[in-house]
Amino acid sequence: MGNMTSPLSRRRFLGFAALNSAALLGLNTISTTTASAATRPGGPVPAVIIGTGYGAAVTALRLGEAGIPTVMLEMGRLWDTPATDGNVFCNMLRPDGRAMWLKDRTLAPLASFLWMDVINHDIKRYPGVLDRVDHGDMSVYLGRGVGGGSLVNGAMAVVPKRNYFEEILPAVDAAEMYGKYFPRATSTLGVNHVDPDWFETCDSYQFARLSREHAHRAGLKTTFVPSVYDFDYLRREEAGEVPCSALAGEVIYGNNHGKRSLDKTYLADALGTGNVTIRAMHEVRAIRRDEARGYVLTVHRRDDSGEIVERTEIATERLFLGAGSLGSTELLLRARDTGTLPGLGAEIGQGWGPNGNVMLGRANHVWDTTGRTQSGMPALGIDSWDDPEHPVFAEIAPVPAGVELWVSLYLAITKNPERGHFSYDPATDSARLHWNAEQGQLSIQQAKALFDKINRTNGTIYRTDLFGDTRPFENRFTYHPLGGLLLGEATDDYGRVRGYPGLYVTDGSLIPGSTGVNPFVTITALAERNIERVLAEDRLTPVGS
Ligand code: FAE
Repeated sequence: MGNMTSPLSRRRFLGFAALNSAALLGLNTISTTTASAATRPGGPVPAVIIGTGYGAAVTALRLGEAGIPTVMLEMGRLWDTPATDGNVFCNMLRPDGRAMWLKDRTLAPLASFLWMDVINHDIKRYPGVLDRVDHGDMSVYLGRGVGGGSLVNGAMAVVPKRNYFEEILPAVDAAEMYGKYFPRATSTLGVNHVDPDWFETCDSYQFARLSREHAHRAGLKTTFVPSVYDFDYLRREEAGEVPCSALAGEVIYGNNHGKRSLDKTYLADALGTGNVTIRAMHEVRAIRRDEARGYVLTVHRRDDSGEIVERTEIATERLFLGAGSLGSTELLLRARDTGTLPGLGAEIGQGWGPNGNVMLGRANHVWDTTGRTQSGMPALGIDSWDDPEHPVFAEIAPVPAGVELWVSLYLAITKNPERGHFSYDPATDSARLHWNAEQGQLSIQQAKALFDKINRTNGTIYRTDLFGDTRPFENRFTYHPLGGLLLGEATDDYGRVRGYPGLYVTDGSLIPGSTGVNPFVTITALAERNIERVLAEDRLTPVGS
């Protein structure tokens, strides 16, 4: 916990206490007592935030610090109660209902091994932590739960290249971002760096050292990737001193230890202000505007079987959308096209992209082993982003199966200017993403140019058995959905939705389809910048005024 006398750590401690007592009582409402009194259901609430991912969590902390009573509505569960096996989350090798959001079978991106369907398993339907939303040629992976994507992601905390940031968000002052908001985001998120000496000798990253050797032989550059997984905890896992998490096949279905997910950082701090309440298992379905009450939300509460058990309304003066690229975009599209917020413009639903994601595997020679022990948390990337023809930043990904498989796996981020868009489908009352396989072709060409070079130099080949058929490159899914409500288009330059005072966007839907690196640090820093301006300029009502 660090130094308990500083205001931030005291606040974080109070927040942890609130999270834990909620779990103990089996409640879906998480807050300190003062906050729950200030935000009783029924009366209008000064501020509501939809979602509890990165943009939402930043906004909650800063509103809470400013003394503004705030309710967060999150459709997923609070993840801190151990199940009968003693663990909060399940691992990737023996998944159960906790793995996925209301599915009968797991849907891991690596679909097969030697073309065999050995990776996915039938599971009990349950509001689990990872969701996959399918839209034809594109499936989007998302975190569900208090902490959003931070619960399931690979913890890679990368600040984008400054010249590319300036290219994608030209209206944002880059000097201010790099001087103030990126440092603020990385320090509050608890970003840390692997000890380079330990990296060279440990078992956990033998797989990464092998890929590095192959990349260097091909004349390519590699770089360490900062993380919100505690590298000191990982070192102790490998030394056998603490329970394993990154070394126990835990990543995409949650980590039981070691990871500084948002419930350990921003959200704990937000709750500790005493002004923030989180309601888990509460999904916002509709938003309308009422002259007297402000924004009125229709909210569905679900039980553990996924059934809706309550339909309520909550009214607020200020509404912050932090439901992620798919979630926030869908809410505003539905509001526009069903006529509840009819003044929303044609910009809603535009500018979506998968951050150029392409996954691929290479087959290693028998003498080139990756090791049985592999950290689930990547720590190294191949950085070819400055290549003028084939810009790629490829994370060296683990295959944490616990046995030697002679596979090197990568998630490549490519620079693809193609964008998709969403439309509202009244038949299903949901947003449809329009993105086709052809739009992803450029990403494959870019990744192929880089990995062809590596294969040529090392005498290796692609694996064609990993993605359900014989394709060597998988770009039908993304971990990095971005866009839909672009900054400066659907909103002003600080996330205020055009035409609707008091309505704001805080999350990845502001970013136009690409960041060139893993996106959560960019989302966090942008949310820090925007909420600082909103608090300075818009008149929000603190407690007691
Ligand atoms: P997000 O974190 O998605 O949070 C949205 C929240 O809103 C979720 O908790 C939803 O359940 C909730 N929600 C949605 N709709 C509603 C509704 N109608 N009512 C109530 N609640 C709702 O949003 N990024 C990196 O930078 N590094 C990585 O290593 C990395 N690895 C990843 C690995 C995986 C498997 C996945 C899925 C993602 C990964 N990402 C990574 C992406 C990263 O997690 C993602 O960009 C952020 O989580 C997006 O943050 P947002 O604030 O936009």
